[in-house]
Amino acid sequence: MKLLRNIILLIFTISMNSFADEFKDEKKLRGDSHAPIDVMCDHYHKKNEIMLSYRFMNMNMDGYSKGSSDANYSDARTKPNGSNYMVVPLEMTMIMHMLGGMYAISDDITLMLMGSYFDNEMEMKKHSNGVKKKMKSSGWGDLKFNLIKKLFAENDTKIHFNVGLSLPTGSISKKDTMFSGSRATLGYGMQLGSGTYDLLHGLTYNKMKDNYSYGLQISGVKRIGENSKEYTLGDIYQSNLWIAKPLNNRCTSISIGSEFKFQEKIDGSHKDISSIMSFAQDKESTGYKRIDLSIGINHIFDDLNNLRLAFELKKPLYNNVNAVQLEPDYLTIIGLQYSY
Ligand SMILES: [Cu+2]
Repeated sequence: MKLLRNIILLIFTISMNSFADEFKDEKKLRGDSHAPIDVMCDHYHKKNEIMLSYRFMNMNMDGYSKGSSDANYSDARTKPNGSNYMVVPLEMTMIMHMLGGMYAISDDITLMLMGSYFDNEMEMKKHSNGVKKKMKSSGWGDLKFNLIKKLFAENDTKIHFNVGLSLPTGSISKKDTMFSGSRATLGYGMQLGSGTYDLLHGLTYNKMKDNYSYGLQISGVKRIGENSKEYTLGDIYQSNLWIAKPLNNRCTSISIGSEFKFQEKIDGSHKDISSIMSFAQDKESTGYKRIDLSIGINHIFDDLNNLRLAFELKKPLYNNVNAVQLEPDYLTIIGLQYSY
C-alpha cells in the first residue's frame, strides 16, 4: 500500500512539473485519447476504422476478507451457520487473455466484439490433514458484443453510450480432482462464464483539455434469467473515474484511476455442487462492494502505425464482501491496440 502511495505521489509530482509545458505538434495523437486500459467501451472510431486489441490480465488473491475487515484462516474455515468447512482456499491466480475487435459502421456507431481465455488456479488445503492441492480451470469465457453510439462530441467534450449482450459461451461445469480423488464441480469463481445471456450497458463522458484529460464511465451488467445449472450470478453496478496527463512528447500519458464495483450475491445455487467443501463453492461467499485505485501508462508508437501499448496496476482500497472471501491483492493489465 505504501509503495502504491509513493508511486502515485511520484506520478503526481512529474505531472505538476510538466503542467506548464507547451505542446508543439497539435496534430499528433495523444496517449490519453484512450482511457486507462481496464476501461472497456471507452472510445469509438471514425467510419470504417478497425481496431484489434489484446489484453493480458493477471489477478492475485491472497488472504481473506470478512465483511469489510481482514479475516484469518479460522474465519475462512467457518460457515455462516457456525460449523466448519472441510477445505480452506489459500490463494488464487487468474490469468486472462482478452481479444477484441472494433469496427465503426459510421462516425456515430462503432461495433465491438470481445472474447477472453482464462487460466485459473486455486490452492486449497484440507484442514484435517493439512494436505494442499491446486485446482485448475481454463478455457474460453463469455463472448461479448457491444454497440457504441456517439451522443455528443463538441470541442473538448465527448459523450457516448454502449449497449451490449454477453453470450454464455464460457463453461459453468468446470471440474477438477478433489482431495477424495474423485472429480467434482469447482467453485463459482473458477467457472468461466455466467451461463446466462447478460445485458451490458454503459455511459461514458470524456473531457480533453490541452494539458490533461479526465473521464467518467457508469456501467453495469444485468443477467437475464437463470442458467442451466440453476443459479444466476449477481448483477454488476460499476463506475470508473480517471484523470490522465500526456507527457512532453504527447504520445505517452500517465493516469490515475478509481473504480467502484458492486456485484450482488448469487441467486440460486449450482445444482452439481452437492456438498459444499469450502467457501469457494458457497454462494453466501459471493458478491461485494469494492473500490480500486489504479495507476496507468499509455504510449503510442507513431513510427509503428500508431500501435498503442498500455499498462495498468490496480489495488483494492476498500473491500466489503458477503461472508468470507479471498482478498484481491493486485491486478495488472498489459494491452496492445492497433487500428487502421
Ligand atoms: Cu477502439
